[in-house]
Amino acid sequence: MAIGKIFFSGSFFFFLYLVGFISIPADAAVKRYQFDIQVKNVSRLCHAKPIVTVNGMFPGPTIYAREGDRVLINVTNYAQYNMSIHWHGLEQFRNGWADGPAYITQCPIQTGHSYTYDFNVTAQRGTLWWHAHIFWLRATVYGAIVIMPKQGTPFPFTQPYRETNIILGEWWNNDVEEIVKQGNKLGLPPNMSDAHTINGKPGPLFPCSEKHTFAMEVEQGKTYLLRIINAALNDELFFAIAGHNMTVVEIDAVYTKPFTTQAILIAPGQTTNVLVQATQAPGRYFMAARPFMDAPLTVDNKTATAILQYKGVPNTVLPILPQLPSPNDTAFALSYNARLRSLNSPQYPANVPLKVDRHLVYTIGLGINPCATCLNGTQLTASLNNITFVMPQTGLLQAHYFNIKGVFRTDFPDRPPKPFNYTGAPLTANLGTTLGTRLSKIAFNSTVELVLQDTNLLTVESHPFHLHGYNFFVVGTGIGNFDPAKDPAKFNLVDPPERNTVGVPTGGWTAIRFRADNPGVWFMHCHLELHTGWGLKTAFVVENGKGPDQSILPPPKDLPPC
Ligand SMILES: *[C@@H]1O[C@H](CO)[C@@H](O)[C@H](O)[C@H]1NC(C)=O
Ligand SMILES: *[C@@H]1O[C@H](CO)[C@@H](O)[C@H](O)[C@H]1NC(C)=O
Ligand SMILES: *[C@@H]1O[C@H](CO)[C@@H](O)[C@H](O)[C@H]1NC(C)=O
Ligand SMILES: *[C@@H]1O[C@H](CO)[C@@H](O)[C@H](O)[C@H]1NC(C)=O
Ligand SMILES: *[C@@H]1O[C@H](CO)[C@@H](O)[C@H](O)[C@H]1NC(C)=O
Ligand SMILES: *[C@@H]1O[C@H](CO)[C@@H](O)[C@H](O)[C@H]1NC(C)=O
Ligand SMILES: *[C@@H]1O[C@H](CO)[C@@H](O)[C@H](O)[C@H]1NC(C)=O
Ligand SMILES: *[C@@H]1O[C@H](CO)[C@@H](O)[C@H](O)[C@H]1NC(C)=O
Ligand SMILES: *[C@@H]1O[C@H](CO)[C@@H](O)[C@H](O)[C@H]1NC(C)=O
Ligand SMILES: *[C@@H]1O[C@H](CO)[C@@H](O)[C@H](O)[C@H]1NC(C)=O
Ligand SMILES: *[C@@H]1O[C@H](CO)[C@@H](O)[C@H](O)[C@H]1NC(C)=O
Ligand SMILES: *[C@@H]1O[C@H](CO)[C@@H](O)[C@H](O)[C@H]1NC(C)=O
Ligand SMILES: [Cu+2]
Repeated sequence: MAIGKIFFSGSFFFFLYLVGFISIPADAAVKRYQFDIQVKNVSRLCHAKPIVTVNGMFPGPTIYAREGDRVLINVTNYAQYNMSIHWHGLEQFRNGWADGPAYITQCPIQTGHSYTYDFNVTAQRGTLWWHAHIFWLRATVYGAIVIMPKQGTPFPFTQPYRETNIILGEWWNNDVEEIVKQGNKLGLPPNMSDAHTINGKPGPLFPCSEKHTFAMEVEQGKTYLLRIINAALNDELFFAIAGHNMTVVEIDAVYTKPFTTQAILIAPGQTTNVLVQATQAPGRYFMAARPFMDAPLTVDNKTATAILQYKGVPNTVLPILPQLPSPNDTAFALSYNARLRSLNSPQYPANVPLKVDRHLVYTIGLGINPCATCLNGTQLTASLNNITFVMPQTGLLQAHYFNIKGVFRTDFPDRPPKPFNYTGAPLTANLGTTLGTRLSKIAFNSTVELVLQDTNLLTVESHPFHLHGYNFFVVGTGIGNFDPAKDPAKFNLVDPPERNTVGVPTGGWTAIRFRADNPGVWFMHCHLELHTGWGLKTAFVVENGKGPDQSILPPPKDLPPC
C-alpha cells in the first residue's frame, strides 16, 4: 500500500493512508493539493499592490511528485478573475482535460468555483512548472513542479547535497491586466516590466529590496542542484553566478549530456537544472538574470539578483556581480543552444522519429491589422502562416470531443500560403493577416516534422515556441531561410535536445520532430505572452487511435462550463 506525502499551502504536511486507490501501481502514490486563488497585497520596489496568488504565496507553492504518482489539485477561485492553470511540460496522456489553457482544453474556473486537475505523472522526472493560462495572469500565478525519479532510481549525475528552485520572473508596479488593456486599446505593445525577479524578489540593485532578496546558503565543498525556471512573461534571460560555473544536466525535465558553462540562456517556459560546486573562497556571490534581446527592440533590461552565501559569512560582505553575456550576444546564444544534447543513454534513450509522415512549415510573423477603436486605427498583431489565431468562446477540446460544429476549422495550411524571402529585407507592405480559429489535424501515431521559420515581417525576433501534450526533439536550427533541399542532411537524429519549449532564433528557423501518440487538442504558441496575445498560436487536433487505450479519456464531471 502506498503512502502519500501531502503538502498543503507549502506550510505543513501530513500523511494519508490510501484506501480507495487500489488501481494505482504499488510504487505510485496520490498527492493532493489545494490551490486557493486569492488576491493579496504584495510590496516590491517600494510599491504595494494587490496581486493574484495561489494560497497567498508569491511565487506559489511547489508541487512535489514522484514519477508514477497521481496528482490531484483542487483549484478554488476566490478572486474576481476567471482562472485556469497549466501544468507546463506534463504530457497529460489522453488527458487534455487537465492541461489547462483557457478556451483550448477547458473553460475558465469562474469566481466562486472549483475544478480538480487530476493527472498521472508518467515516464517524466525533473523540473517543470505550473502557471495561470489565461490572459496575463501568469505574471504572478506560477510555481515549480519537482518530479523525483522513482524510488531507488538515482539521478544520472553527481547526487547533490541539497537542491533549490530558482524561478525567474517579471514584476510590474501597476496592475498587469490594466497594462495589457491599455496596450490593446492603443494597439501598441503594453508597458515593459519594472523589474526582473528571482523567486519573486528583485534583489539589491532595486530600491526597497532589503526584505526582497533571495539568498541561498551553501557549505564549502558541497554540490548543489539548482532547478531554474523562466516564468517571465516576455523576456529570454541569461543567468550566471559570480565565481561559479554551472554544469547543465537537464532541460525541460529531460536529462542532457552534462556540460559546464559560465552562463545559461533560458527562454520563457523553459527549465534548466544545473549543478553548482561551492568550491570558492567563502563569501557572498551574486546570482543574476538579465534579458537576451538581439532584435532592434526595447526590453526591460534590468538585472535581478540573488545571493549565494557561504555558511558563516556575515551579511556585511559585499557580493560580487557575475559577468553576464551582453543583451545582444547572439553568438553566445547560438553556441549555448548548440551544446544542448539529450543524454541518450540505454536507460534514457532519445527516440527520435527517423521517418517523417507529415512535413509542416510555419512562418512566424508580426504585423499590423486595422483596428477601428485603436489610437491610430491599427493594432499590432502576430501570425503563423499568415493566420492570426482567434480565441474561441468554447473549449476547443470540448468542441472536438462532443463534435460541436462551427467552433474551429481544421484547414490550417501545412506550408506558408505565399512563399517569400522570409528573412530578407524588412517587409512593410502586405502586413495584413487572416483571422481565424484554424487548427491542423494530425493522424494518431504519425510522425510530424515542423519547421518554425522566423520572418522579417515588421521585424525579426527570437520566439520561444511551446507545444502542449508532447516533448519534441529539436533536430535542427539555422539562420536565414530553411532550405528543404540542404538543411535536413545536417539534422541531428542521434542525440538532439528533447524539450517542450524551443527558441526560434532571430531571423532563423528551428525544426522539431514528434510522434503524435497523444490524442487530444494541443495548444502550440509563442511563450512570449505579448505575442500569444497578438495571435501567435494555433493547436493540433490529434485524432484517436483504434486501440483500447488510444482515445481521449471522458471529461471529468467538474470540468468548468462556459
Ligand atoms: C491514472 O492512472 C491510473 C492507474 O493506472 C488510472 O486508473 C487512471 O485512469 C489514470 N488517470 C488518468 C487521468 O490518466
Ligand atoms: C491593499 O492595499 C491597498 C492600497 O494599495 C489598500 O487600499 C487595501 O485595503 C489593501 N488590502 C488589503 C487586503 O490589505
Ligand atoms: C475543492 O475545494 C473546495 C473549497 O475548499 C471545496 O468546496 C470542494 O469540495 C473541493 N472539491 C473537491 C473535489 O474536493
Ligand atoms: C504605462 O507607462 C506610461 C508611461 O510611463 C504611464 O503614463 C502609464 O500610466 C502606464 N500605464 C499603466 C497601465 O500603468
Ligand atoms: C569556469 O569555466 C571557465 C571556462 O571554461 C574557466 O576558464 C574557469 O576557470 C572556470 N571557473 C571556475 C571557477 O571553475
Ligand atoms: C538598457 O537599456 C537602456 C535604455 O533602454 C540603455 O540605456 C542601457 O544601456 C541598456 N543596458 C544594457 C546593459 O544594455
Ligand atoms: C551590442 O550592443 C553594444 C552596446 O550595448 C554595441 O556596442 C554592439 O555593437 C552591439 N553588438 C551587436 C552585434 O549588435
Ligand atoms: C500614432 O499616431 C501618432 C499621431 O499621428 C503618431 O505620433 C504615432 O507615432 C503613431 N503610432 C503608431 C504606432 O503608428
Ligand atoms: C533574401 O534576402 C537576403 C537579404 O536581403 C538576400 O541576401 C538574399 O539574396 C535573398 N534571397 C533570395 C532568394 O532572394
Ligand atoms: C496575408 O493575408 C492577408 C489578408 O488575406 C493578405 O493581404 C496578405 O497578402 C497575406 N500575406 C502573406 C505574407 O501571405
Ligand atoms: C506507433 O508507431 C510505432 C512505429 O510504427 C510503433 O512502434 C508503436 O507501437 C505505435 N504506437 C502506438 C501506440 O500505436
Ligand atoms: C469568465 O468566463 C466566462 C465563461 O467563459 C465568460 O462568460 C465570462 O465573460 C468571463 N468573464 C470575464 C471577466 O472575462
Ligand atoms: Cu514570440
